[in-house]
Amino acid sequence: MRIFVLSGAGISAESGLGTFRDPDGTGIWSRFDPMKLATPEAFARDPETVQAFYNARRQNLLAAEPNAAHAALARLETELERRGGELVLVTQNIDDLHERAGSRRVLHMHGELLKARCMRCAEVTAWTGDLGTRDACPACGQRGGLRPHVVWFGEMPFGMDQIFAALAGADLFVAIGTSGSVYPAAGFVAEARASGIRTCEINLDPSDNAGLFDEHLYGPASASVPAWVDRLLADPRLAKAAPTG
Ligand code: BJW
Repeated sequence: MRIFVLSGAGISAESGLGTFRDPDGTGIWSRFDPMKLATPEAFARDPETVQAFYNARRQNLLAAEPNAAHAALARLETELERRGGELVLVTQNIDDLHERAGSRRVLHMHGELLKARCMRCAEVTAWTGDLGTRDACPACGQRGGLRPHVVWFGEMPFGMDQIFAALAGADLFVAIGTSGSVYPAAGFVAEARASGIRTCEINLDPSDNAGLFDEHLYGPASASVPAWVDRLLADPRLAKAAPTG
């Protein structure tokens, strides 16, 4: 069985990383204007403010730990592979909590906060400290060209060809902790449905496109994702181990 999981900010909420849109008005985009912080135009206009916003979030991330939902997906990857299946994990999150929980193959379609990209030479470098507007690129040595390696509004997300190919070959599409309001990720469920793939939503509450899912599991990800993984792995259709050697 090939399972395509799309994760969003909700899976990292219980690790203490904020979500973007929350009904109670506590989401990151309720407190900060995305047009002033998450567009290439905003960065060109006021790089100090944008860097400060991402520096603060990078420090928060370094203090955070993965939760039971991240751990359950890492377990699912291992177990599926052992039984001859495959997990494709695409995340909209820029945090590294899936990797820290043990997931080995993660596609970060909106980039990674712990990396910087040079706008002069395009090199991507691991970056855990604060990023400054005059820092030099470790690859080309030029100053003033480093930006967070994240995808802002109006920019093309990473890995789209790979994502659509994986989606077309999946048996099950599962969206976890995403509001379904940012495209192209919000369109994956419609794409999956059009290909006749079964769809499941795991979220705190119904997302914007809840009507497109065949199955809904509502509750905090740290409880509902491990429960879903347990149920899936107990399914007799998954029980057969792949032949070895
Ligand atoms: C829990 C939980 C718990 C809570 N357990 N669940 C009209 C106008 C302008 C633009 C557009 C338009 N229509 C479409 C667009 C394009 C635009 C877009 O979609 N805009 C919409 C807002 C309308 N998209 C883009 O620009 C994208 N690029 C693109 O389309 O390229 C093609 C193109 C390029 C050039 C020209 C033309 C076309 C790029 C999108 C980039 C998004 N970037 C961000 C910031 C990344 C860096 C950063 O982190 O700062 O990505 S925005 C932000 O939203 C972030 C997220 O990845 C993304 C999605 O958010 P997510 O993950 O869904 O989080 P939330 O907060 O929305 O939802 C959390 C959910 O969890 C909620 O449902 C909670 O209930 C739930 N939850 N606690 C389980 N404990």
